[in-house]
Order: sequence, then C-alpha cells, then structure tokens
Amino acid sequence: MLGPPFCEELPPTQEFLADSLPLAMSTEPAPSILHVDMDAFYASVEVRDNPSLAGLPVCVGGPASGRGVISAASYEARKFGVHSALPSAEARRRCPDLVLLPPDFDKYTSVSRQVMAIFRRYTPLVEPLSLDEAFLDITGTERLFGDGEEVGHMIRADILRETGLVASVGVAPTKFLAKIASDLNKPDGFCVIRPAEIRDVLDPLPVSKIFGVGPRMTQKLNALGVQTVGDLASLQREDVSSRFGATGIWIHDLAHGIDNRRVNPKREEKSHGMERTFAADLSDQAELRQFLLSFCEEVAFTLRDKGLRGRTVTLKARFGDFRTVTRSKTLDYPTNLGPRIFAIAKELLQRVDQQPLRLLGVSVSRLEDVRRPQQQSLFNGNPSGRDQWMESNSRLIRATESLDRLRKRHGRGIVIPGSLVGRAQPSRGAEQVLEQAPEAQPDLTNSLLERLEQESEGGNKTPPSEGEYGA
Ligand code: DCP
Ligand code: MG
Repeated sequence: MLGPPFCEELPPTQEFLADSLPLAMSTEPAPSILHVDMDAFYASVEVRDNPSLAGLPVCVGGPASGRGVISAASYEARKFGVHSALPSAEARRRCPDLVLLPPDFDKYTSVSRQVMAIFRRYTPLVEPLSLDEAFLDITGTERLFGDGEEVGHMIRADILRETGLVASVGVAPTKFLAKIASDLNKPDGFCVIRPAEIRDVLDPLPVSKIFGVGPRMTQKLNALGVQTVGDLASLQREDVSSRFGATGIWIHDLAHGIDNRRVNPKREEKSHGMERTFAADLSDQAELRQFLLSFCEEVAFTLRDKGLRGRTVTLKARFGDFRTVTRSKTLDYPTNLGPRIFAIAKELLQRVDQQPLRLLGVSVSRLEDVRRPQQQSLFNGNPSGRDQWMESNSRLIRATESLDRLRKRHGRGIVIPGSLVGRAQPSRGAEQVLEQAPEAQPDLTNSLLERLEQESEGGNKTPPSEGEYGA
C-alpha cells in the first residue's frame, strides 16, 4: 500500500508547490519505476568467473605501470579508497594487494544482454542507461506480477540465479527517486521510496546527489549555504531560477521529488565513440593513424552490431598540457564502415596541431537506424547513383561482412588493423586495443584488413558511405 500523498508532508513554506505536484494531487496510484544497477559490475563478473578471488580487493582497469585507470572496484577494494576513474598506479599505492585485471568487454556485454532480457520479462518499458543499469516502468503490470516491490525482488532473484551476480534495486514513483533508492543501500541493496517518505529520504542527502548537479554547481550551491537536498528544497523556486535559469528550476523540482520524465524504451543513442589515454604522449603521426584506424574499426563494428549508422565523425585530441580539441566533419551519407570513418578521421587528425597527444578518440554521431530508407535526392537526382555506389563498395562490404563473422565467432579482439600486428609489445598505451590483440593473427584477418586499409585510401574520391550496409 502506498502512503498518504506526500503534499501532506510538505512544510508550509512549500505548500505553493503542491499545484505543480502531479503525483501529490493525483488520485492515480503513483507509478512504479524501478532502477536496477549491478554491483561493482565488471569486477563482480571477474570474481564470479574466478571464485578464488572472492573477498579480495579486485579491480578491473588499465595497467598500474602506465596511465591506466580503474574501471570497476569490488567493495573490498573500495575500503582502501579505490574507485572507478582512479589512476591504477594510485589504486596500487592505496592497496598494495590489489588484484588488478584487464577488462573483457565481450563478457560484460554478454552478461548485460542476459540482464536486460530478464528486465523485459516483466515489462516492455525498459530504458537501459549503460551495460549494467536500467529504468523499468511496471505501472499497469501489477495484476500480472505484483507491485514494484514484488517485481524488484523477483528481478534480483532471477539475476542472481541466472547470472550468479548481485544487483541493487530501487523502487519509487519517479526515475530520479528510483535511482537514488537503488544507490542507498548498495551493495546488495533494496529500497522502496513511498510518496510519504520522499522528504525524509531526500532532505539529508548531499546536494551533489541531484542529477545535473556536478562539482561546479555543488560549489556554487555550497557557497550559498546549500549543503543538502533539504536546503535546496527550502529555497524559493524563483530565487533558484534567477540564479541558475532552467537548470535551477530542474534541480529545485528534483529536490521536491518532482520528475516527470517517463521511462523511454526507445531512447536513441546520440553518438558512439572510443578514446584512449596513451601511456606516454604520442607524437608519431603514423602511430597515431594506426590507433585511429583501430578505433574506427571498433566504433564501426559496434554501430553495425546495434543496427546503426551515422553521418558526423568527430575526432578528439588531448595534448600533454590537457588542452583538448575536437574536429568534426559531416558526411553526405551515413556510414557504419570502418574505412569510411577512418578516411574522415585521418583528415581531421591532420587539422590538429602536430604536438604530442595524451589522448586520442573518435566518435560518430547523427545516428540513424540502418533500416531507414535513403533519400534518392542525396545522389544528386541521379537514380542510378545509389546502385553505382553500392556496386563500387561491394568489395568493401563483403570484406567487412567476413570480418564481422570472425569477430562474432572469436571476439572483437581477433580483428585489429594489420599495421598493429606483429608488435610484440606496444611501445605505448592504447591499452585496450593492443591488449586484446592475440599473439598471432590469422593470415586471413590481416589480408582482409590490408585490403580494407587500401580501400579506405580511395574512400574520399566517391560519396563517403554506401549507407545501406547492415540493413
Ligand atoms: N565503468 C567504467 N569507468 C567508470 C565507471 C564505470 O569503465 N568511470 C564501468 C565499470 C563498471 C560499470 O561501468 O563496473 C558500471 O558502472 P557503475 O557506475 O554502475 O559502477 P559499478 O557497477 O562498478 O559499481 P556500483 O554500481 O556497485 O557502484
Ligand atoms: Mg553498477
């Protein structure tokens, strides 16, 4: 049973807000939103697969000898102050016995698919936020499976039984509150926030817990004497809005538990990219291009895997002094072919100061579904233009399909650009790409890749994408 409407709980100064509180005023039952988030995801998968690591401080991340960073830390490791995004070298200093493992993205992706499939048994309204977390809206399915609390327990049990992993679950009337709830008792957490409890839960939380309040805004709010969500809620809405504009209204609403965002199962991915920090700043243009080629292949593969293609290619470069620049180019036609993306990325790299780079990345945006029909008008009114284009790309498409079959059978790391093969040890970083490179690459892979690289050389002479691949 839900508690009383939470407007009854509001202190008198906030009564004016009751008008804008749909949940408070509605006679409808509060929607049941679940937020499910796996505990220490990558690290837990590794411990599951090697039970001798149970109870040890385990991390997944880049090597401590270079500039690697921690991706995931087990809760045992967190006791030493080790957490995601911490440089691995610092993690090792804080915890000399740390077990540091390289990431295995294929494994995490496959567990993620399993977990998302479990969610979809209970509702079609599943909005994945990352590999290990999602919002679910189970409003209206109560007669089938029970209320949010019951479904939350069932999902946790299914995940544990079928994957051997532990998830934390939050249940609440809104997305924001459900996410707060799943985080409250982590790990192995379960928390339901009922409307009557919203103020009690929110008031003591640090204001930085509000979605959209980053470190800079936290500082500004702290300077105004606002430390907690309760402090923010007690400010006049107009004051917050005059200082922070639309963001002010948004965070003030959240501080009152107001969040009208719906769970959106079709949330469109805006872009897909890949970037790496090098172990030592890298200035050799040929080497940078080689890394860029592997990133483009990886990004393109993921786009094809997701049934997407995109038109804008963006290159990101960070210099030794942390100055960061981006360069973009939009293609006439969308693509999801590595050599096409690489042809543009290479051009963009030439437009960046030729100083040593600390980080290099590439992303593709303006994404669309591969099934979306192409406009013939893009081919300058020439109806056969598309067919000619498809014909001239058929070799590239066939080669790409062969590579994808290899990747799907043996894992993504089986395919890396020929020019990166045979380097016994990477002299410098780009950890993930090179660490995944098998000792001996099959000849077939190399020859296909060499062909792809050659193809990409000619990529700028014709329209930059066939646009239909993967349909
Ligand atoms: N991740 C990463 N780099 C980061 C943060 C996260 O690579 N800076 C990866 C590794 C995490 C996974 O994403 O395992 C999920 O991120 P979460 O923020 O959910 O963190 P965890 O699942 O590791 O821990 P928990 O959710 O228990 O806090
Ligand atoms: Mg998690």
